[in-house]
Amino acid sequence: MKTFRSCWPLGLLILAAGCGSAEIVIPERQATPLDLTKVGSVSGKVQFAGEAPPRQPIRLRGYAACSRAHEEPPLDESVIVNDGRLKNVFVYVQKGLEGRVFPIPEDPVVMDQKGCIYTPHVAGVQVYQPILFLNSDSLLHNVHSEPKGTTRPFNFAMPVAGTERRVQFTSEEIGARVKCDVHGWMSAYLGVVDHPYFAVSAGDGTYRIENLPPGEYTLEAWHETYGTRKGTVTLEEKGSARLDFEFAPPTSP
Ligand SMILES: [Cu+2]
Repeated sequence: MKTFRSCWPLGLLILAAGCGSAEIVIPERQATPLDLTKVGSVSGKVQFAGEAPPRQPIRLRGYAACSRAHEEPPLDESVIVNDGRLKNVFVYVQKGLEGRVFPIPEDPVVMDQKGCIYTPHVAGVQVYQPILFLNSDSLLHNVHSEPKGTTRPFNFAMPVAGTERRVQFTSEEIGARVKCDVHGWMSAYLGVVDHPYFAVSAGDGTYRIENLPPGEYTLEAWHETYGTRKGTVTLEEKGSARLDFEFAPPTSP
């Protein structure tokens, strides 16, 4: 069992109620052997059919320290479409891995708060894998999760630049929202699964999942605004399977 302690810089200890209490525990597991000579990949693109809604500038008025970090007002990130491809879709293997156990990475997934924006906006992480929140801004943020599953919610303040804090999810959850209560526009989403076979679509809508053992799989694609899509794929030994997804704006009644 590996543990990490999350602590704030000296001098902030008095403010940091609970410092040291947020202990990260990574259970040790007997992982199912993976034959690396047989694994393959699934890749594809996430298409967006129809007219993409225009991205609106985020109103930072009244938050000078936030707006100073941007030459132009940052754009809302809830729907990002480039040339008919949708960014920030969490794609993961939903079915087909039953009975397999996977090691839990000790390296954290990093989520920065910079210019009062979460970077990245959508991230994938394994159950129990550490998630490292950073504050690169010289102002107060708090990090407030809204898990729908059995993971205990977290809500902590990060008052100055350079603070960091590790958290973890103890159960799977697709699209767990994290927000800042100080800056209402700040939100990020986490896809939490109990295996390493996930990806987030890039700016060109592509995704790629590697080192997957051969088998028949159901993949799900999740987007914060447009919900989910599913697809099935058969992966041969050392194969390269393709699976595309398509989202569209809801049709009006
Ligand atoms: Cu904030």
